[in-house]
Amino acid sequence: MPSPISDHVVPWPQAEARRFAAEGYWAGIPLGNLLREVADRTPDAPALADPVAGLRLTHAELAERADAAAVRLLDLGIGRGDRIVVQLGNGWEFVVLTLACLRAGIVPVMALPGHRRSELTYLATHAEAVAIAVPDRMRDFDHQALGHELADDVRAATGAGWHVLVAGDELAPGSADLRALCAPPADLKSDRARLDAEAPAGRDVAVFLLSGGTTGLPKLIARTHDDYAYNARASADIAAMGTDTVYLVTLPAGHNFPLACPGLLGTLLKGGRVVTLPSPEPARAFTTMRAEGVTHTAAVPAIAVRWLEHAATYGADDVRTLRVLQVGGARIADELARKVEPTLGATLQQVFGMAEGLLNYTRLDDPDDVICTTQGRPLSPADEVRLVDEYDNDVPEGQPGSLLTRGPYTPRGYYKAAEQNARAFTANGWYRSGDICRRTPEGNLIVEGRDKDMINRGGEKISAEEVENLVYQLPTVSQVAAVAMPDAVLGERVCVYVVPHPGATITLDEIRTTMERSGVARFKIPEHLVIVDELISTKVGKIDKKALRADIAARLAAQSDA
Ligand code: OOB
Repeated sequence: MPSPISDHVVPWPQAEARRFAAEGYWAGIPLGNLLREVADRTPDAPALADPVAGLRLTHAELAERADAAAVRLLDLGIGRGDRIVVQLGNGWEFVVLTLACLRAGIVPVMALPGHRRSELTYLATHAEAVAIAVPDRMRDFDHQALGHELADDVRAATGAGWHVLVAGDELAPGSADLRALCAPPADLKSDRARLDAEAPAGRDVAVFLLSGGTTGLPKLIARTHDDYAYNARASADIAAMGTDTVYLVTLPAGHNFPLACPGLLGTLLKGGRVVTLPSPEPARAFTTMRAEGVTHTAAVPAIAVRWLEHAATYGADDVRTLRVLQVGGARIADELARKVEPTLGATLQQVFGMAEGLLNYTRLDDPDDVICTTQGRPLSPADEVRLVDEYDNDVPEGQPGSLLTRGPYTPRGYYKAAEQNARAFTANGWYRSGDICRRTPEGNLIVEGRDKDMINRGGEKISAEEVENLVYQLPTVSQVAAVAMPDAVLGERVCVYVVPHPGATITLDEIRTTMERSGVARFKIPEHLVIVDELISTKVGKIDKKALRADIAARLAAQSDA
């Protein structure tokens, strides 16, 4: 039997929880019910368009499908508090299944499309999931087969039943048909009554998000209905969303940014319409924005660049309905930020956020300089942000410091991770984001760097430690350090410094093959190798990552000069 979620969640202190409720941040209404209420208010308004599947749903149809799917999950024996690993592409099935989970109090564990056996096994085990939802195939990878391998592993280890829910045309024996599960209801009224009666509480966990990760494998972040609903609703206000909003999801929908900042949940809560696309490829994204009249969308800087280039070549006529382009996940260069409005005719909104909670936004009516050169300011009046030195003392105003935060949508600890929590949170519950920021006199934050051991590859976060552990599998490796190397397109890529054992040789290909065999997401696999006799270390004998980052930057600059 999976252990109850509440055994491993770090709650907010009671006094804080009372204050967040009293001050109206926490509504005490589960997300699924909030979305149902929207459907009751505007049943016939369009809610979802999946142009690939050719499916369009109104708010009432979406809510009814979500309820029907929730009841079918309950009938499968998956119920309140159970966990499902969700690894679906951007499409209607993701939206219906997520809403179904929110209604039934089933908790989706939001895996990313790139995750492979290593990550999925860990997520399923750590969350004690009872099912996985996958597409049959996505980008030439057989997710269904992997889903069944996982199921076999879990059954062998625990003897428990395990469900593989598959969205696709080619279902293998033993797969449950996710599309049938998400089909329109047979009995509207009884579905609804059953779910209303068993709805989760506002303080219950709504979703598990994954941490960007500085430790071996991603940590799970338990976001409650109360905190996540506030996250989505307040973000929707700051992005000026309303019933006329058309939001395009092209980033992986299980990521916090397109899910709830304000993302698809914020859009639906405001009565707007969500359009799903499996990828941000510019030509496709542009034709879709035109066809659907998209008003809002979100991108990482690497994608924003491609969209700007596309518009510079083919014109911006396709995106004339676009009002807000949100860019976040990694820092957008000021020069690029300045091109957004003139090239696309949409207001840039910088978003500096984290799955752990805190969100910073530039406001739509900020002066151009603020929009183009800062990463914005906290979403909520109840967000607390400190910038501190290495002893956790506040730095003087205007100086760069390490960002600590607490607030109504920033949980106080990772799920089932006491040891990491002792490092990632202070004794008073401040989350150590690991970002080095400076605050401008107007209160906006500028992200200047980081003091966490992470590589940000075009918005995909990679833990250096995880890469290093995988490289250590090679018997020829004596020492390894993974660091970010600068990259014009993605911002950063993974570079490894390796000290081989005496007499041994190592190639990048060997490292890549070993990692691929381990079944890890491809975006984590190093793209550059530097062989050295020893790794630069700090005075206290730790590997000096800062010096290595500077070293690889200098090597690349020398190469491009040559
Ligand atoms: C978003 O969330 P995560 O959890 O994938 O990554 C969080 C980390 C931050 O701590 C920071 O290091 C980096 O990503 N980051 C940025 C940034 N936005 C995120 N660094 C510089 N400039 C930015 N604008 O990435 C995320 C979550 C919600 C909304 C948007 C992004």
